[in-house]
Amino acid sequence: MSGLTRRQLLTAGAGAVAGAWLLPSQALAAQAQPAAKLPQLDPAEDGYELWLRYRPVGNPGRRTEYTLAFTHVVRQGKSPVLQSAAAELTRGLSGLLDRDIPTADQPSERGAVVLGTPSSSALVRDLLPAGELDEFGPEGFVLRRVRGGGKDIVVVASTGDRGVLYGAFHLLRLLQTEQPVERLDVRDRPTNPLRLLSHWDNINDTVERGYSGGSIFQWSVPGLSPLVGDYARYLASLGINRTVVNNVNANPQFLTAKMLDEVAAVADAMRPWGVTLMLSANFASPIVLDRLPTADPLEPRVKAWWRDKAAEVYGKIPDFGGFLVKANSEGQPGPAEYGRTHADGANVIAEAVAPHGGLVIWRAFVYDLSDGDVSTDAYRTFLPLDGRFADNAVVQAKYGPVDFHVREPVHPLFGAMPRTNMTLELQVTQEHTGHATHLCYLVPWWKSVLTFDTYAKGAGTTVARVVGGSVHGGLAGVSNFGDDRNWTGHHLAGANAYGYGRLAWDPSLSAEQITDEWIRMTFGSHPQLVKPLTAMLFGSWATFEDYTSPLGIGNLVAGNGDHYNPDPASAQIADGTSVGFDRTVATGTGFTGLYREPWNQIYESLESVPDELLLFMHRVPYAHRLHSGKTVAQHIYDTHFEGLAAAAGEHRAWDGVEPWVGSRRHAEVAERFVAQIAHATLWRDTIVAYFFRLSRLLDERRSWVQVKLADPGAELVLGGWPNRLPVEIGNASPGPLEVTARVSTPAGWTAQAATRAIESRQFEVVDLPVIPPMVGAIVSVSADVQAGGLPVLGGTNTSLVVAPVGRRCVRALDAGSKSSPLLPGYAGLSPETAWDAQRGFGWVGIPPQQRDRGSALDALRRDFCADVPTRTLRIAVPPGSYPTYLLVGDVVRSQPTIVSVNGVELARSRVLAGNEFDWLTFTLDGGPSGKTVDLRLSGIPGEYWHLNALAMVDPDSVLPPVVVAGASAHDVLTLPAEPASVVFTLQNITTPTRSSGRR
Ligand code: GCW
Repeated sequence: MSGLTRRQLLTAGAGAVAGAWLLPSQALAAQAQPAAKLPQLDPAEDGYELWLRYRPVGNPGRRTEYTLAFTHVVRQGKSPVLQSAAAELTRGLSGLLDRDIPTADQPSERGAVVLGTPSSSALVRDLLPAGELDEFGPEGFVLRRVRGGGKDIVVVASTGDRGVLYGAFHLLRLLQTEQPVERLDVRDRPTNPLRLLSHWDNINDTVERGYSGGSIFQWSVPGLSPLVGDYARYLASLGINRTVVNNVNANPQFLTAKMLDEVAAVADAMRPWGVTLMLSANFASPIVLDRLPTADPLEPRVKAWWRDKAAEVYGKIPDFGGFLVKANSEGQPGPAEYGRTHADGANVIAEAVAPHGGLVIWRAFVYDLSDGDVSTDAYRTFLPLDGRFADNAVVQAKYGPVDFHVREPVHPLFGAMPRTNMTLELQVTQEHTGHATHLCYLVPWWKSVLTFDTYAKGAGTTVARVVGGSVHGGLAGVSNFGDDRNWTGHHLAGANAYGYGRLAWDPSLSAEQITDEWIRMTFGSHPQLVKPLTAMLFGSWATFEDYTSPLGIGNLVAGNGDHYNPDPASAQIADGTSVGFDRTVATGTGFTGLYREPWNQIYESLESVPDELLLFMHRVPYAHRLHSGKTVAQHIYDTHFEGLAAAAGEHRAWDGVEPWVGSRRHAEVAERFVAQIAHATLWRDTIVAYFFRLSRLLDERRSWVQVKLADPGAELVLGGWPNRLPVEIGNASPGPLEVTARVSTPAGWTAQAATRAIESRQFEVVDLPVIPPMVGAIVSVSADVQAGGLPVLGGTNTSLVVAPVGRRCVRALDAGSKSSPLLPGYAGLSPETAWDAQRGFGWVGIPPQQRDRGSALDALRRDFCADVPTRTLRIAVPPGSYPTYLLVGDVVRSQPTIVSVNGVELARSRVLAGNEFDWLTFTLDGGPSGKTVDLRLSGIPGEYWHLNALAMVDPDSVLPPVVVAGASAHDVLTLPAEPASVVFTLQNITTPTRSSGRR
């Protein structure tokens, strides 16, 4: 790991310290540079070229040096991979030197770059000592400046074509980072045989945990995606030699003959770049695809099925790499269903691909022993199987024992299975680290995982050595590539893809070197850019950890599974007096005992457990003192305030490098920073407020007032009707406070303030009166709180669903199951509701399906009618025209819903993320005498449409008089008289008072 922490970086001042990240030669080069001159920037540069931009070398001395050293490219050998290598060198050199670099068969003058293998090239045989290349293997290479036939030549050679390709990229990297080439002599080979990037891409082109658009493979579109060739080139530039092209939650359809043809076309496009293709396989494929009665791995029919399937795949893709399998994990089928072990499961597939030279990679991500601590499950399931996996099977474990959280101890399985091939799985896509919105540079963290000493074979048995030492071991990364123009969504997330690839090649590369390379290749070498950007990247993981999850506590995220928004309560990891997870041997789950000496002792004891893992291993009182000298409570407060401040500092640093970055890329990253800071603020406020509310311990350094508007999942208010919005206010200051609160609402709303006196460390719930307009809308409101000038945490941006009050609608329908609760004032619309003229609404023809997602959401959102085929809802529309609102959405991501009448599309929703909802709006017209209208509800092909609610507003209805008592800030709305009939969370009132509308 890097020697400096983020805090040291910040206190020392970014500029001074960042210089320390430079390699000695680079530091010299930087010093020798003339005074800052702005580079020529292309304002429209969009990031598509990632780190292979090949812009002219900026340093004039280096440019001259290179121009003399590289004048033409000599390829000796015809294979497609050698052709790629030569083409890349020509392209790269031409760009870097800003001149045409020709290709030739033989060196014609000085400055030839000769590339080939000893078997393809007589020159290579002549120029390099016999046998030298053997040492570096077919993926390793020698890159050397020699004299041959009296000429100055650079040789790029390997015993294998891939090695030559990797050598060519290495040479270009040296030039892109402005290294001297006078005495060029590089000998290199990959540490890991397996250097794999895994895609969680689905057959419909969505990407599970993808934050940069859809699948680059475009599986749903026939023919080869134009992105594949370019993508394979980027992989090759990093030395990545394998990619799994579909999600581990595998759709069996990928193994049908038709899909295999599509997959084969992708393999063809990747082959010239030395990338071997693999597929995720669903363990139940024999059942799903060919109706076998079982997938039991010991059944002869099942064995035969996998053997035949392998033969079919290899018939289409002769160099197919093999299968990746997620089994008996998160609902995926697996051998356990037949009482068989994971080794049995892996081996049946291993045996099928073995004759073709294939591998099976079997994931160890299982957590179903249900003993209350998932972190021990993989270990306990897999350890007994050591030595029982086939030679061509590989067990793949995530870096940590739980998931890809921002901080976990290293998985205890590493080093524990000496007779098993193992790969380390890292998550390049930022599922748990801020998606593609937050800057979170993961290389320093990955370095700390790779250098973790397992002590498996004595001191020095690092994770890197464990995986690099097994015959088929190595690194697997979950890709962050998508079809966004810049590939990774956030431009700076490209650094994670780059860093992952470089570490897969050589885990001993320093984070400093990797970072320095990426910045220079992606943005340029100017020190005024390199230094601050280096500091930003290096600080960002700690920054993210600071404002999210303290002390190894794990993810404090919402239970809906997006792994993005804070919801500490759902983690159930704290109470009023203590916090953390007791995983000790003495009093907890025994997890610490899974490690070898000395880690088991270190983790077991409160005296020695590292602060950053304290709450992963132990349950402690808030007053527990860390090695840092702070209490746990104070640490939580400090890190959250400082983490947000650090993120803001990174944003400012980005603003400062604007002159050295093209305007489009600069603006796009700046936009992400704005979103990051807003979200980091939400995180800080939520976590700080949560722990203060639980512990009631005051921060020794700060005071604040904290506000919580409504409850998540109960954020529904009635449009065109008075509501009381409950706001909880807490006083986190040492004395009493007078607090005035008001909902600050969008235009068209009526809201009133309320004032309360609140004692120190006390909380009060204040009902704030609001009247939203008579519409269906999703709006963001905040609480405007004044409390003697103290900072207010948590008052910002709560999203509310406004539903038109049923009493003022001509029709108000709550769609879903027959038995789930209805929003008061709304009539039920379930699949059973057939058209009935008297009722005035219902389904015609085949009704749709329904789903109820349970009580965590309000009555409107929890359930809905939905289907894939188009269905028809008939509505009686009285004379006149009516603004109509239709609510769509689900707890999981939902595809567009389309509403049409008589073949004319009225409205269409966008793709909605999980828990995201939207109101579609359109007008229904009953003409002069009223009529029925058939609403046709449809989705995009093969996808569900949704209907959660429909409200046809009566434009003539009016709000009954609302009485305002008093005339001060203490005023409250007196709601229209009503029987206190229905109460739901927000205490909306429904009343039988008739509107003065037409009805
Ligand atoms: O962390 C979880 C993710 C799932 C993922 C799973 C896995 C592909 O939330 O989306 O499924 O890990 O790694 O299998």
